[in-house]
Amino acid sequence: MMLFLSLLTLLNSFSPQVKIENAWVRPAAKGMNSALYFNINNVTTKADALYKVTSKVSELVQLHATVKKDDGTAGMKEIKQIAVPANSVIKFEPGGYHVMLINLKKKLKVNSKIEFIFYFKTGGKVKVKATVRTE
Ligand SMILES: [Cu+2]
Repeated sequence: MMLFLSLLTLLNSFSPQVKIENAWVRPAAKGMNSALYFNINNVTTKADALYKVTSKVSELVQLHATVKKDDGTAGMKEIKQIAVPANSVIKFEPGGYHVMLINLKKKLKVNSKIEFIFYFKTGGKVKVKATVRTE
């Protein structure tokens, strides 16, 4: 009973956190690149910003935006952070924002789970498990 009560106290001390929903990664071979997609759901009343994502799955993990180049084709560039206003959903999806996984250390097999840590300016660290799938 004491344990149960202290657990409740512990849970109540956490304020609502920014949620990462529907996280998925494209399958790819070892040594190749891939991308992580998800929705950031800021259910809190505070503005936040995602500034870093880490993982052991690849040599580099970067926040990318898709941009239109002068010749009309699509390219991408690294971004320092992305704002997540209070009570908003920001989508990372094909053709838009994505987390680039550069030089994979292992093959990403369909249905396997990959762990990431998301870093938010206000909300701190959020652990995320993404599923490998094609779309
Ligand atoms: Cu990219």
